[in-house]
Amino acid sequence: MLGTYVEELGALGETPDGMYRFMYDEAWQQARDALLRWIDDAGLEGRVDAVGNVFGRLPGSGDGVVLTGSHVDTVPSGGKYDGALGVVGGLAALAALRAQHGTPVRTLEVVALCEEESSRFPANFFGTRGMLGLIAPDEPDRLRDREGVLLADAMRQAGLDPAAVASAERHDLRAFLELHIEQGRVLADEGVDVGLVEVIPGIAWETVTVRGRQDHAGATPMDLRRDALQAAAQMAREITTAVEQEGRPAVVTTGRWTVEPGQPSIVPGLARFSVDLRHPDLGVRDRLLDTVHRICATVAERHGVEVEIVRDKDEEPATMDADLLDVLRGSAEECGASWRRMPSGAGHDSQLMASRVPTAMVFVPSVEGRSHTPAEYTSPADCVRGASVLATALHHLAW
Ligand code: HGY
Ligand code: MN
Ligand code: MN
Ligand code: MN
Repeated sequence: MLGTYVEELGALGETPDGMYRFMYDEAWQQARDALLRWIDDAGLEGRVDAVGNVFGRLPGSGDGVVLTGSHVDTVPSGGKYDGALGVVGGLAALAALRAQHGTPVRTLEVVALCEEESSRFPANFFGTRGMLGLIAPDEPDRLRDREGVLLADAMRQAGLDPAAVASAERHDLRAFLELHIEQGRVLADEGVDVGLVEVIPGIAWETVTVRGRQDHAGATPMDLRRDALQAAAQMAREITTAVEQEGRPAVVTTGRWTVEPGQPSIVPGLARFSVDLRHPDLGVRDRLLDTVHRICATVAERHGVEVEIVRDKDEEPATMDADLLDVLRGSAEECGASWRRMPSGAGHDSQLMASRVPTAMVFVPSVEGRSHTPAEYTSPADCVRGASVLATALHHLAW
């Protein structure tokens, strides 16, 4: 069943260039509808909340909810396992627990979080923020995607009421477990079955906009130019060198570029690039951000261009709950899975959920550590093993 779910979910938004399933788009709506069918087939109670999180509920006799799940959206040109495995693995776990043990004491729920990747709207962790009451009332009427579509309009188009966002907030969550692919190569290289995540890095996104002078590519001598792209490229190079010199686990990526007007015969007047900077220590992350800002100012001065930096995302690092990690360790051993404690390189909803609810993550190997690419792959055996460890832990927590 798990493999079928992975493949069928992976067909929704699949293109020759990988997965494109973004919050509230057509593929996302098809995924929502498929998940509600599968939730019903599993004998669970299906529900969609005000921001589009899809829940499958196995009601318990006592109070409090143990939640598992992950995000249903993907990055552009993404893989079939990032987020999706935590959703369908949680669904398979609850279906198996219901079949084997009937009614739990604590209610169990699996959630397909509506958004985590910020692929369409800059709405980072929108599903988790909905559950924690962290969505500002004006966000649906303020955020737009790169086509200019207003978040509120996209919500309405998906059958949601942007004015009802506050009703997604929950106060009954007692624990959150997220099954996820590692997206790195530690488990694969060491031949370890599962990873018990101890810390998730702090992530900062910034947009650096460089304004030079648009000129003729033929008639403007090199020494008279104020080429925005050359200055931006120098900034990106020096930023990357600085983070390389900081050493692991610091990472920086300048993955999204805009150059205007983008005509071969024109010296670019504007260049814009993204900075994704991560470190598990908030102080180090912020010290490196200061370095980024200093480099941009120095290079701008040298090239006679203007630079503007905007913060787009600011996620703090999070330490996972020690007691839940111990439950996951015991569950791995019960399942005969080898395990190791490890940090996450990727960001996850769990890093925000951990600010309010005891939270822990369990990783399964990514073949060759590849992720955020159509090459992303985790073997069926590893998927099933991860779901079994998750189910065993949920059994301990809910019965
Ligand atoms: O970027 C990340 O680490 C996550 O996939 N959003
Ligand atoms: Mn991702
Ligand atoms: Mn993910
Ligand atoms: Mn996540």
